[in-house]
Amino acid sequence: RFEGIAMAPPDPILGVSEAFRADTDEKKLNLGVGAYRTEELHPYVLKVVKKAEQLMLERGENKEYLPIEGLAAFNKATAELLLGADNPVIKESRIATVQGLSGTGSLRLAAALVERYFPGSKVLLSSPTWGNHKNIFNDAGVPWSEYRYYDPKTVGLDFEGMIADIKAAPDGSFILLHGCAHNPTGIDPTPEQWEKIADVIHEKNHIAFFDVAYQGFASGSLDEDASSVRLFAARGMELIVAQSYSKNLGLYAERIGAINVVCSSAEAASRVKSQLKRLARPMYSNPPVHGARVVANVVGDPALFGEWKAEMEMMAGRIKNVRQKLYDSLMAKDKSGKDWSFILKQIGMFSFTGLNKAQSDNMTNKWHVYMTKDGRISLAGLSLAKCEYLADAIMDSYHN
Ligand code: PLP
Ligand code: TYF
Repeated sequence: RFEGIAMAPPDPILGVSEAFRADTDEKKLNLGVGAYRTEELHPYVLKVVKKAEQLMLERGENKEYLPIEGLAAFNKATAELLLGADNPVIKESRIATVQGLSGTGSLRLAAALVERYFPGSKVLLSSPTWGNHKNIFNDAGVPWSEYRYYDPKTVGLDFEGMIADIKAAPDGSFILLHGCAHNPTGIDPTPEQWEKIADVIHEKNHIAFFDVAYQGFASGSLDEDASSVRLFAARGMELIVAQSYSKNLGLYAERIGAINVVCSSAEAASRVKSQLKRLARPMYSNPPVHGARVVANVVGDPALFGEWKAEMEMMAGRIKNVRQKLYDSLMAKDKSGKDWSFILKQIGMFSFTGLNKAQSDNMTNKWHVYMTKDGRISLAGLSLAKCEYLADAIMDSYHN
């Protein structure tokens, strides 16, 4: 009976890493997956994570099951990191926070909540968005459509299109927004534009659904990167916010994140939390403890918290340096007069190069540069030393 099952296509992002591993050329460069690398292009475990793990070992903590909602100290810390500890939403207990299986699992749990309690409601995704968003809502049985976001002409935000599409969506839709460092474009709304987005969502009775996968990693500041979410919360709006510690604490494989539902009352928050637990129980019963303890220890210890912030600034800074060097190399090589400054304006781990599928294929087939077919490159996988080589590959692919 399993004979009838067809081969699934490779994942468009993780499939790139598989192809990279199979390439034996020593010039090869993996700019596919968004994972931080050192200047030597090695994976990086944060020093502060190692210190927290050492503390945990010394305490001899046990491996008992966590409650369905996860580690209490983690849930408290993660909501406070998101909104600020003195936020009225927290003071008034208007937030339901449940530990999730990183960003992806948290999004999936929220999608299940939407499917169960808002049947037929649509989620609007930016065009383009992180590829897995569509899979998550498809599998959860939540209908989705897209709002305009990226404007290829300006390699910037199509703000008019975005607002028009959010206005045109049926009242009470869920609007998925990237809290900061939009993946894949690296293009974020300005603070003034965020205000207008909040206005329209409010007018239309929509619910903002934030995906926060890069808090602290985009600007280097946890507070600055949460300003979009905090702006909505300050208006008293109901919200869903998925969080991930994959990038900002480098805890990719620990699968640690959270789902937060900001409600209008403490009573509603406690009811929502009970339903999130009910949805989680038959899916995975309870979440893993290790990453939750790391986060709780780092955030709960002022010295470790300070060290974390310094390491985040270091990582964000390395990516900014690579961005600058790539821009300089492209401008020095390109005699066509093309303006590459959009690369400097983009935020976070990625750059959306504007290379089309054929050009991306040339990058890989001729230059051994692995990237997604939408023209996205992960600058976190690039070193200063490889910028010249990458610029040569882009010149060849772009102009031929
Ligand atoms: N959301 C966005 C926009 C992402 O870019 C990512 C990871 O790349 C995630 C969510 C989820 O990552 P994870 O499941 O590792 O937390
Ligand atoms: O690079 C990206 O956009 C992500 C990376 O379980 C990723 O897709 C990889 C594995 C995973 C979640 C995210």
